[in-house]
Amino acid sequence: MCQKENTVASYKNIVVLTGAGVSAESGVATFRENGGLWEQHRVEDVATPEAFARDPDMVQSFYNMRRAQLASVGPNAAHSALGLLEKKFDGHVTVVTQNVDNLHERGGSSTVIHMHGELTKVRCSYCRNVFEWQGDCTQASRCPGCFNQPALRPHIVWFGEMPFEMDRIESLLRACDLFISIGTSGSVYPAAGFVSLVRSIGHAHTIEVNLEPSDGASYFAETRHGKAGSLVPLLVDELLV
Ligand code: BV8
Repeated sequence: MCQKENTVASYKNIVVLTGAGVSAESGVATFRENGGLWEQHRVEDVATPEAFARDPDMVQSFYNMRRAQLASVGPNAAHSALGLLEKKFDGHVTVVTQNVDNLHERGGSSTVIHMHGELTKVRCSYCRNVFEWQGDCTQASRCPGCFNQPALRPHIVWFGEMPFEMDRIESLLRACDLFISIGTSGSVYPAAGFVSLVRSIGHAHTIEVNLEPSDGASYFAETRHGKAGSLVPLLVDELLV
């Protein structure tokens, strides 16, 4: 690992940004590759508030299908390696994920920020409360809190909506001494801009782990191209040496 001014032993605050590529080897479809989710569904039809207002049944079924798939997939070696890093590393490790699956938690990570929401949660448009939700959510589903219906939407950040916990994420990015990006095309903001913020602060090493160069590859001090399931365990081994 090219540490520049940092040595492995000196890292104390690691932020790991992940995208759909970290779940690809678990069998979860990515968004922008051949056969990806956006090939089967136009973003404008399923991942915007306007789409939900226009055709709530279509949007609900898009997320119901993905929620149901969670039962048939499991964490891969990349998720497990990140869980091990959090447990064994002498410092802080935070996973900031764009993913809405629960594979990081099932892989052993406990400090996970889901900036784009979670498939296993729904939110009531009336009482604003968020509820764990396993099965299908439809317009006939009644809010467990205020009993309104129709009231529930996926607890997902759609395009044009503010991602969750941005203040906390920015603080973590400003304080980190190692920023690792795994399995993201770097095409969606504000996540795609995180590496630029880290570089502007100037004291962190930055590593991209991705199948191929992302849109933001040139911002990283170090890039490792290949499958996350192979590369992330190796990187974690280096960090735990
Ligand atoms: C916001 C919903 C502000 C959840 C998603 C111009 C400039 C800057 C911003 C914008 C702009 N125009 C529009 C915007 C805003 C917009 C945006 O960025 N648009 C893009 C298209 C330009 N962003 C937003 O709207 C965000 N909100 O900006 O709010 C605001 C301010 C004030 C008030 C209100 C609002 C909200 C963005 C969140 C949108 N929701 N999804 C869901 O359905 O899942 S985004 C969607 O894309 C997913 O969340 C996903 O996580 C995200 C990013 O995709 P990736 O995870 O990177 O997946 P992708 O398929 O693209 O890439 C996978 C990568 O993995 C590939 O590179 C591949 O090579 C690699 N890979 C594959 N296999 C492997 C692998 N790598 C390793 N190993 C493997 N095995």
